[in-house]
Amino acid sequence: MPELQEIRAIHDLPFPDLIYRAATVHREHWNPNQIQFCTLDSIKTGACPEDCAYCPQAARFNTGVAPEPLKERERVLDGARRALANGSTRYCMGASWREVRDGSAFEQVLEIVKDVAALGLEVCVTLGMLNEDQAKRLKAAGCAVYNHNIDSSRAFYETIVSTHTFEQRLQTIRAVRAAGLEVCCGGIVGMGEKIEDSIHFLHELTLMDPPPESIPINQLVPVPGTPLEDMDPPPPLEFIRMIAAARILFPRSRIRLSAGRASMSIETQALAFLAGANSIFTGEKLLITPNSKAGQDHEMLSAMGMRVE
Ligand code: SAM
Ligand code: DTB
Repeated sequence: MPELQEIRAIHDLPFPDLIYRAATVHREHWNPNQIQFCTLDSIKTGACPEDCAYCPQAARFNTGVAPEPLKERERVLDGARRALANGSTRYCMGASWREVRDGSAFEQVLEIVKDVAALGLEVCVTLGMLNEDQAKRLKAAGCAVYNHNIDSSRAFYETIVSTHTFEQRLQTIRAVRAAGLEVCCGGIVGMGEKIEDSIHFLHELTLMDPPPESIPINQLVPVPGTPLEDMDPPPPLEFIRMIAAARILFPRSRIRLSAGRASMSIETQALAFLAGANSIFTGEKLLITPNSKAGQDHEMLSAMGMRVE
């Protein structure tokens, strides 16, 4: 297990050394010219009781997001079919719940999971906190992956969210793991954290055994009405350092260049791929905010001579 200083030393490498090392590790385990496409779908939107300072879906912030109840199965399946046709292999469904509660809404989600999996898509869901029994039921329905991010260091996390603890995040991740689901767990860059926090965030991920199979690195999308609305974007090279360090520390994990691409140059995205990112969210929307225009991601990859996995 790398110590904090070792992670810091990797993160702080001269940029050419950092990228070279990350690219070398990347090539040992993955085809560096292929990118996994994932599509997000918000299957239950807004009115969330939590207070995550970055989140457009928290009921307490005036973000103009209209709450919507759980989507009908057919509408979700339409979106999933479109995603499949557009080259996505993973479909990630999010519900703005604090936690999963047993009952009819969860039963409906299980049905949706079953049907999306039957289309041949790898299913990931993010539904808030859950227990091992619920995670097992998701797995039995055909879900492959559960997304639950730690988002930052323990100390910084607790300045961003007060309605649940970092420890509760870890508990849910343990339940997911115990149920035999793959873990998708990452974080956000650009919330005002210090480099030290980013190092602690990466260190927390190294303490998970096995490490998450997939690690989304999001750049904050500042949403008007949220407490983080006025945050400046992080320096692009700092964002790339996080991708590269994650690639070096987690050679076999998928590193996902996640939220924030809408405001990123093609060149920054190219650097992220060079640094070992091998997955993106494609589609016009993330959950709420704009992502990429139709065809744009195929064009970007083709301009780089890369392909969809
Ligand atoms: N309710 C679920 C939970 O508690 O995990 C889903 C929450 S959220 C949609 C999943 C992740 O998306 C967050 O942990 C955060 O990393 C990312 N995210 C949410 N809003 C974001 C924003 N405005 N900018 C960047 N990333 C964001
Ligand atoms: C993750 O790490 N990023 C995705 C997914 N997991 C659920 C969500 C990004 C959301 C960005 C802001 C929005 O559109 O809501």
